[in-house]
This record gives sequence, C-alpha cells and structure tokens, in this order.
Amino acid sequence: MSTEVAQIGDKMSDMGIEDHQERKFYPKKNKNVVLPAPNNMDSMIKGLEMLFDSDHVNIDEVKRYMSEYKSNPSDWHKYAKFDAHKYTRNLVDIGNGKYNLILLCWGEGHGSSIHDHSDSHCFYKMLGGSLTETLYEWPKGKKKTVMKQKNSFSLKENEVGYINDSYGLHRVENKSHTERAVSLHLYSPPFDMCQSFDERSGHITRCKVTFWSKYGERTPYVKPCKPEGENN
Ligand code: CSS
Ligand code: FE2
Repeated sequence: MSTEVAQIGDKMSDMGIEDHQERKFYPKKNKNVVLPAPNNMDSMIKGLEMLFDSDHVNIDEVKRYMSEYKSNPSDWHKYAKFDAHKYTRNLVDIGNGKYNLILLCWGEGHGSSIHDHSDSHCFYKMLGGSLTETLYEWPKGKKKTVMKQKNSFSLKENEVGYINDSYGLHRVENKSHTERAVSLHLYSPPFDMCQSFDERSGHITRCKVTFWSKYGERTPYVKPCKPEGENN
C-alpha cells in the first residue's frame, strides 16, 4: 500500500495513486489523491481546481481542504472591498468554469436576504470575524405565511460552512456592531441568478447576483433588484 501526496500543479491524469488511509478523493479513473494542506490562499485556489477536476463533488473533502487553510489577511486583502450599506461580493477565481470563488465582505451589522443557491453547492470559509447562519424551510404552497425558521449557528475564523437547496434556505449575518467579517464562498456550478424570500410572507423575488469587484478591480455599478436583492 502506498500513499502519495499530490503537488500543486500536478495534473490528475498524471497520478497513479492506488490507495491511502484517510483523505479519499475520487477523480477520473478512480484514483485517490491526497492534497497537502494549503499554506496560503493561492495554493488553496490551485488545490481547489484539482478537487473540482472531476464531475463528482466530494463535499466532506472540499470542506476539510478549505478548513485546512489558515487565514492570512495578506493573502486576500486585495479582494477585500467594503461598502458602507451592503455586503460586497468580490470575484477571486472561476475554477476553469466549474465554480465561482468569491470573497464576501460584511460590514458591521450587514446581512443577506433569505435566499436559495440555484441548485449549486455553497461552501464558505470564514477568513475573518464571525457570521451567523439561520436556516429556513422552503415555503410550502402559494399561501402567504411567515417562513419557518430552523436552526441558527455561528461560524468563526477558519471554520467552513456548507449548504445546498436540499438543506433549505438561509440568511447569513454579521451580527457584530464592532467587527467586520470576511468569508470566501465557492459556488459550484457557478450561478448568476438566485431567489430571495420575504420572511413574513414567503414571497419570492428572482435576483441577479453581481460582483462589486473582479480580481481586485471595481466593476461598474449595477442597480440592485428590489426589495432585498442579493446583488451589489
Ligand atoms: N449566497 C450569498 C451569500 S450567503 S452564502 C451570496 O452569494 O451573495
Ligand atoms: Fe447563501
């Protein structure tokens, strides 16, 4: 039995790895690959590209890999752009078209609407501060009713959260009035529309999601959708 450690830059197709004890990942041709813990954000970005090389997404493996990166603000400060009124979405990488990697910057008290994730995987890693996630059930039927809240929990620096539409809907908030928060989100496949929900009625608004910046450069302003757009 042998265990090999993939190097960043290795191609899956070059790997002849047969077996290993723990971190299983099943890319093409059923080869298992062990990725070393990323020691900075650029190596995490390259490692994520490898993890998403196959069509199968191993949720636990991606969560574990993202949690192994120890946040260092000097790795990501060029993407961290705050707005006074709303959290910002800042594109970092498009993962060969398989996903969007987006840095979200949450000012004090900023929060999202209740929203879905357009049938995509949503992984998010805390890079700084803390966020509170509240889960909701999908509204049932067409009748207007207050949305049903499920559980709520907080994530702190370096922790990783995950949701997809089968888990329900969520709202994410920086409840702190003194600290900002920064989180790195991976959506696979990428999406540019999602649905936001009015908590009192379950009313749905379709929203276009946009970027405040791309690769560290401010993007032109896009008028937000009403009443509670996801975009900025
Ligand atoms: N889905 C929200 C952030 S909470 S996961 C967004 O991308 O704007
Ligand atoms: Fe979300």
